[in-house]
Amino acid sequence: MTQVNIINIDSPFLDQKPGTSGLRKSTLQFQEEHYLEIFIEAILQSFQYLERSTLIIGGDGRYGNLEAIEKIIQICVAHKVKKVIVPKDGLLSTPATSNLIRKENAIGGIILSASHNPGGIHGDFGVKLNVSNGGPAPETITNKIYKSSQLLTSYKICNVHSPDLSKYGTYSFGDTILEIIDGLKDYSFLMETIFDFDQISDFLKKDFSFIFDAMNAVTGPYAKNIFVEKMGLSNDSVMNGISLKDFGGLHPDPNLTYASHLADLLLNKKSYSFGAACDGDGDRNMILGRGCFVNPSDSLAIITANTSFVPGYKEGITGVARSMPTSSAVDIVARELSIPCFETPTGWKFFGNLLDANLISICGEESFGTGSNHVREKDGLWAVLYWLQVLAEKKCSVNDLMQNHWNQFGRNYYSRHDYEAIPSNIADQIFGNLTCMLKNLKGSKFAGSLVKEADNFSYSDPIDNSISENQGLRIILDDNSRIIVRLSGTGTKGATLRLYFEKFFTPKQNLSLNPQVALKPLIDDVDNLLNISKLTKMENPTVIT
Ligand code: VG1
Ligand code: CO
Repeated sequence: MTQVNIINIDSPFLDQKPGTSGLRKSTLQFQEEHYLEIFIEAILQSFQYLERSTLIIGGDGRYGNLEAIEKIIQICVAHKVKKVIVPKDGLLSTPATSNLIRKENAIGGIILSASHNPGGIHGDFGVKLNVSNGGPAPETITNKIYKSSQLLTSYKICNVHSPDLSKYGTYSFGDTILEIIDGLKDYSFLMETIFDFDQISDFLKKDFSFIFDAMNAVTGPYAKNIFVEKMGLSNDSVMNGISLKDFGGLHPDPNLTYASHLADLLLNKKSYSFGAACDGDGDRNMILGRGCFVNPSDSLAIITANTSFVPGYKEGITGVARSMPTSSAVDIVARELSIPCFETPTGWKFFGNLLDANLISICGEESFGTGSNHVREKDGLWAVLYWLQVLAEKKCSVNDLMQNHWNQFGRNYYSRHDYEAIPSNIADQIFGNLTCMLKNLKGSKFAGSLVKEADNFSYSDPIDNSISENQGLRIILDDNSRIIVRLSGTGTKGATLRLYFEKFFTPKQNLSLNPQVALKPLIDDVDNLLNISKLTKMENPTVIT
């Protein structure tokens, strides 16, 4: 018999609402007594019929991963969850979790990851909840979980001894069956149904040199399985390919700042034809060519424009969606293809209903996230394979693909400036000031143009009619240039202010400017308006994309 222990606690434990995607806090906070347990109890209480359901549990391998999985198994046993599926070594990327939930008809999945935030004892930890469609839990559910976590005075746990997670096996604890499975196989198989691995492998073995950087996080084993074992590329085509608890000191956020070692190989040393990196939990991607960086907004547009070259999408696509701050490059392609293009708030959860209703097939965010209806999460390796497939088919360089795209559709110069970990009161002051100014901005002059619209973005979901307000401040000019200001919902230190700049150039204009030069009038005027450098005491943003 498995004995259920009821642990009484003082509530509330969660001092803050879960952010853009789940609950993200310092590792130390997660180590506090009962902290993780309470959140898991609240999650399990939000589900009905656990005794008949399957739950997937995995994580990105960061510090605390295995210990958290063991605790969650114990809480699941106490709640009599019918079946718990855990990948070997507890390693499961976010897109692979999404796939497994769908394949196993699971009620949901718990992903232990703080995504692109650093790991280790002094880094961050997190819990993401995905629901039965495979996608992140919608706000209705996360709000409910948050409320119940505040009211909980106890949680249930069984003191069962978790088996060795490094070995496959099936175990039974009370009413719960625990399966330890291969976390790579189903995902690689899914990729094989979408892409032509032989064609990609032939292309990469000829004169197109390739490097993938797993940043010592979860995608290492997946990338080795796909590129080395299945495609037959050399072992060193995957760098930083071993999952480490502290990501070997790397900050697994694939951008030009935190993956500067990879950027240096491609942009300065020009050592490879193609380079790519993924984040901690494998849902983000950065694509680089020899001497060229692909802005994620352009990547989404290029992916959408080239579906006819990728086996999984040859039949055509129903529509596309992008998050509001993502550039309108994809809108132009959608217009050309006569398919709808939806604009949603930041966060993958807003794509779920559109994907489920088959209103869209492809979607993406400016924050290095692209994906499709194959799962309900953004998918880093999928994006890398997609690019490789298009290049293999067109037999061209990344740079050629981009130039040809801009020559056909024009170029949406785009940049995001992040001011990370600034004092919260300063971030609130900047954001508050702009909020107050919004109504007077309309009709005024900005960066040499007239302000056509200035508002706080609000979204009404076309499927469930839910309304999400306060999703970012927008200034739209009469030439359709846009400036967006948001506060991050995923940071754990102070506040992170994000500024987004976009300006469209037609194919007849200069398409080879540095984006910071093309966008300078917008960047300067925003700083004049909001006094950002002065208030933050920072001459430059922490990260420029
Ligand atoms: C950021 C990105 C957003 C993304 C979110 C989760 O959110 O801007 O586009 O969906 O991270 O990505 P924010 O609120 O910090 O801007 V991940 O890779 O953590 O699942
Ligand atoms: Co991520």
